[in-house]
Amino acid sequence: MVQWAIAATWPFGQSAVRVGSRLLDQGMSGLDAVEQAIRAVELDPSVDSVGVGGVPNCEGEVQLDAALMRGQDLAVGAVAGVKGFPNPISIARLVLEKTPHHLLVGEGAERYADAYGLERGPLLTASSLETWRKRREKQAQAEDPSLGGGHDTVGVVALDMNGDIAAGTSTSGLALKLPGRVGDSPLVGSGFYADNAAGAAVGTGCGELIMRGCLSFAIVELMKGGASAQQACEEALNRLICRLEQCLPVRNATEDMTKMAVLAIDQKGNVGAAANHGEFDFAYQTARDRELRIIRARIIA
Ligand code: SD4
Repeated sequence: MVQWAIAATWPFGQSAVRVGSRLLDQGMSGLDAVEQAIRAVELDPSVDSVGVGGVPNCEGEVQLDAALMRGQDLAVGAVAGVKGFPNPISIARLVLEKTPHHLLVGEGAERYADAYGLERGPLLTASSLETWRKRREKQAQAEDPSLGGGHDTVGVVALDMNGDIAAGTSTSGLALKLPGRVGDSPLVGSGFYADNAAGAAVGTGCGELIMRGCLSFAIVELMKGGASAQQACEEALNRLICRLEQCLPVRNATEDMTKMAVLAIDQKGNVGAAANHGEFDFAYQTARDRELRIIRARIIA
């Protein structure tokens, strides 16, 4: 029997790891654990970048992206631009299991969720509306013409007792994004990737940059070539930074629109993480060491 392990992006990933650990310990699959772990974060209104209470787009509507990947057969389920459903990760699960497709967007995804009776619910909270109003005002006064501030993704990677690996993501994307904007999180290979043959990876940060390097796929490919999860995260992120640096200042990022971070797990449950800024912490727990740890990622400077 394999010793399970699970990790999730950001300190708010603690609740995800807590839920996922319990399920993995009961022998549930990595895919179930990742879905349930992400649902916990989506339903928490205090997490202001995922699910209920997520950041609205420029029109004041919350549009969510989410995805799941199963490492046994590389099956993917993803949704983008979904409104009115607190748990887009469960729509992604339906896409993975019940459709011949991998990615449904907007109304199509919502209609599919309705057909399976998934629960609808409000996503805007008093606090997310207030933050949105302030951002809009600042933007209108051109004090801060940029979009993007205050975005994050819950990304979860897990190894179960059978040695199966899974990855998942969920986010409201960039604050004040254009309606219909899709980030890296629901794009296979960019925001997430999982392959039993090596491990899994997820990304968080500016999706427009992460997707240019197909970062999650790059990390898993490096692990396939023999790199550890840590080496793979550092190498893949560094390669992208070196390439982008020729045209963009992405080293030692201080702006939200240039920040990137990655998290990976290998077939033994070892994790790795790297970021181009000093703020990325992740949550991690294993069957071996039952303590839930918050770990600071290595900075690629
Ligand atoms: C996106 N990658 O939509 C997401 C946002 C995020 O930390 O993770 N920010 O681009």
